[in-house]
Amino acid sequence: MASVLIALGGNVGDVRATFKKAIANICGMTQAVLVARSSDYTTPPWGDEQQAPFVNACIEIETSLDPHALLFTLHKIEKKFGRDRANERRWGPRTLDLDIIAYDDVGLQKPELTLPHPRLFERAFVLVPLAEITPDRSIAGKTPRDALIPLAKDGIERLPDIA
Ligand code: A4P
Ligand code: MG
Repeated sequence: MASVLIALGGNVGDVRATFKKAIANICGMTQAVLVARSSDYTTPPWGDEQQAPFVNACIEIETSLDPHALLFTLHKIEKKFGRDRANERRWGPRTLDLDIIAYDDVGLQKPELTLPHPRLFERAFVLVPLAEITPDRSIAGKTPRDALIPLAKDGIERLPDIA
């Protein structure tokens, strides 16, 4: 079984309800065990600032799917929850974005799959939830806790748990 970190993001629709259903789908469709789930966070939009705030979270799962099969399944789940890649712009609004942050210690440099995630260390909206569930995991030689130190965290707020 591989230990995998997945980042969830979205800013269209009832994103927290989408996350809840998407996590159940991830576990069901990848025969995965959910090891940890962060809180949900509200985060200011990054990259393209002219859009609604996002909700972000991270999970850790254990799965026996290989990285490409996992990515394929995550894309199917994004689509199921209304993601329409044909009609969206890069870094623009979306119902659900599922990024693989790390897959064990695998390093991959392909356009369709780069591991660990290439923009992880620029993104407090991923590192804040990641540091909640796995502050000391070494990812490409850095821990989420250390990677967060130089980053601005303005506007990132933990949302209260929902039933
Ligand atoms: N891809 C390569 N490596 C990976 C990986 N490790 N995990 C490929 C997932 N996908 C990977 O992804 C584009 C392609 O990257 C995929 O086809 C996949 O094969 P995408 O999700 O369609 O593209 P994107 O989302 O437009 O671009 P990018 O750079 O992945 O950015 P994000 O992070 O996904 O951008 N602000 C806040 N606060 N919170 C957010 O969650 N998200 C975005 C979206 C912008 N601003 C945000 C947030
Ligand atoms: Mg993405």
